[in-house]
Amino acid sequence: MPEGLIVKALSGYYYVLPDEPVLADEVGGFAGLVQCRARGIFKKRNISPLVGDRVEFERSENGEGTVTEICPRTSELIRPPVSNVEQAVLVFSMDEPALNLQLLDKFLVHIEYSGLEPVICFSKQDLIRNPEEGEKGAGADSESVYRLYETIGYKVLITSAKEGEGVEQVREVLKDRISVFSGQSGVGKSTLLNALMPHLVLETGEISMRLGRGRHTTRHVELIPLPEGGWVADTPGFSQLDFMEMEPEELGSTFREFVPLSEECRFRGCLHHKEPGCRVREAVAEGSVAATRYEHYLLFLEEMKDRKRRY
Ligand SMILES: Nc1nc2c(ncn2[C@@H]2O[C@H](COP(=O)(O)OP(=O)(O)OP(=O)(O)O)[C@@H](O)[C@H]2O)c(=O)[nH]1
Ligand SMILES: [Mg+2]
Ligand SMILES: [Zn+2]
Repeated sequence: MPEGLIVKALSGYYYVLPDEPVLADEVGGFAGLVQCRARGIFKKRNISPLVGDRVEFERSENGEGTVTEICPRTSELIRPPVSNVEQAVLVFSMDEPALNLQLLDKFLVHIEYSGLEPVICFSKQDLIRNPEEGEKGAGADSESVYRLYETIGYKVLITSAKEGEGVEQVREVLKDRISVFSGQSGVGKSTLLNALMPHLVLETGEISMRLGRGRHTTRHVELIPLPEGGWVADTPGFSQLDFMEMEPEELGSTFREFVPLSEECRFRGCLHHKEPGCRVREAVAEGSVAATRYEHYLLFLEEMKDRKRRY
């Protein structure tokens, strides 16, 4: 059975890049990709193929195909839906849409929980350098934001696709790895990928000034081969994330800087909320853990407990 990689999913079709190239005239206008449906059994088992899946497929008479088998995944994200990636580049714009650190921390929780390596990319730097071009010129404290996340241990990239800033650093981070670009609509994910690869023409869109957010220009997940080696997935933006499969006890382990501290909490399984002898709370009081991070931790904890109460 031929094998391949799902590089795109769109309207119920999966586009498979076969390991053994197929002749162009066999596959219609899809430049070497085989347009496949998923075998019915997947639906019954409540499994859907994901972009990033290594699959076995069958060719049918009409040149299309059927995905018959999905190889075991090394990682799996539901939002954005992509499998087998190693790192997630979280793109957050300094403005337009306004920088939202609570959302960034939420994305980080999800990525840490999935076991992927997060990389934070603060985009649209030109808007804070030339504040008159931005809606409000997000601010002088941007440096302290970068330092906060670097101190926690994250790789932080500072970019402006418009001025070509940081593009080489992004290239370096993506080289030879399988990555996904993730972030709200309008933050500039597709624009940054276009800047990396001049031959690429991903569709990009204006953000709505009135709503202060993007218009969901990218509508499907697509894996793009990098000229230097590796793959990167562009994805549609989103800003709603819930904590469906996570337990409140697990939240602390997704806040990287809490992990070594929690070993010194008086109680095992300390939720760092109201327990006495909590080392995390002490660190917040001392200022060695950022107040914003702890605030977001408590908000997420509350959100998770709320969900448990409702279901
Ligand atoms: N000033 C400035 N604008 C940028 C920059 N990068 C992207 N933009 C603009 O931001 C808008 C949105 O860019 P996209 O690349 O479509 O954003 P996206 O993250 O792919 O959005 P979705 O596909 O909807 O998730 C476009 O109007 C871009 O021209 C930048 O570095 N500086
Ligand atoms: Mg896009
Ligand atoms: Zn604690």
